[in-house]
Amino acid sequence: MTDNLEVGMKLHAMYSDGEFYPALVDAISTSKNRSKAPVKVSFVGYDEAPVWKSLDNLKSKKIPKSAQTPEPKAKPKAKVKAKAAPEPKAKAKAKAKVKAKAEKPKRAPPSIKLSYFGIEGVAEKIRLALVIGKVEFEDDRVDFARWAEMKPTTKYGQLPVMQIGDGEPFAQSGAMLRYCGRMARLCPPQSTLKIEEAIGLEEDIGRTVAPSLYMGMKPQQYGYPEDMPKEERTKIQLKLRATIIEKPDGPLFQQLGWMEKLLGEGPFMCGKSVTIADCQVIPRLRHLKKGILDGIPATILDDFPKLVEYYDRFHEIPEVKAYYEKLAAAAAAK
Ligand SMILES: N[C@@H](CCC(=O)N[C@@H](CS)C(=O)NCC(=O)O)C(=O)O
Repeated sequence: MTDNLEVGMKLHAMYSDGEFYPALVDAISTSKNRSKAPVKVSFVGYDEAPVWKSLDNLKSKKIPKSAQTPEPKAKPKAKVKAKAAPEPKAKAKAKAKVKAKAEKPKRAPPSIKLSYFGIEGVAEKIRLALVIGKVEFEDDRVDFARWAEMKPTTKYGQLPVMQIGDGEPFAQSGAMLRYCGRMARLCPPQSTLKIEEAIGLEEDIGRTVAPSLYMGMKPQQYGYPEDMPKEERTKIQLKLRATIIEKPDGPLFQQLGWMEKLLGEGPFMCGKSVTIADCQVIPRLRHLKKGILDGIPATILDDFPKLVEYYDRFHEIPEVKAYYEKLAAAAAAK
């Protein structure tokens, strides 16, 4: 079955997430010990060590179809079962089970429930990845009354949480983005470094903006009294924001410039295709552009025309457009 394969040839191999990605054949073994997984591959663009794969974990025109999608091994099993349970009823039942197994369509993907507040916040990137990838999910928006009950049940007292099927709930939006991004095919391995660089830069912007944001919500985290009057908090927030948007050296101004440079000719953050980097960057730009942060004008992006074009281009993606139109319609109907 491995006769047509050669070291160095390109094929697609199944990664640990169950998806197939481009890979190169590193070695082919004829040893009996390796008969179950005779082909060693390395994933293109990944730094991980090569792995041994069985033929049904590989896709290539050079591999016979029968090896890629093995016949269900149900028949021999049925014989064994029938011998062990000779009563006609049990036999029929066993046969029916085998038939069902053989005819069973591909397993449906597990359900995804993403719980977060009714804001974009740190979950929007995950929603966007799922929306663009046309991956069905439950967009569970938690109001503050429900949050009061739910908070003590969460791992870190925070949202978002994600539940896959009826498994344990997971936290941390970055982990969810990468997981969902793989499902949505928005993580091309050859772009891993560029994707992570863009995500890192977006996180830097987040750290630049956060102190003024949290000063308004949790002044005690910055050494001020918890009951600090709103006007005093606002004064500090405005001062902080004036510093970060200063031209040309304010950190937010600088970072937006770097983001524009990283985008280059685009059209998306990592080139021709949309990736999770776009899903991470766009909500940040949306947040800044909304003009909801006192002291950060809605025109903040005007100095970065390529970022604005990119922003508009992203919102023209049919799935994204439909998603925001649907949300706007739902908000208008309230
Ligand atoms: N590192 C976490 C941060 C999550 C986080 O900060 N969640 C905030 C909302 S953005 C939260 O749940 N706040 C409510 C609370 O602390 O009670 C992630 O990225 O998921």
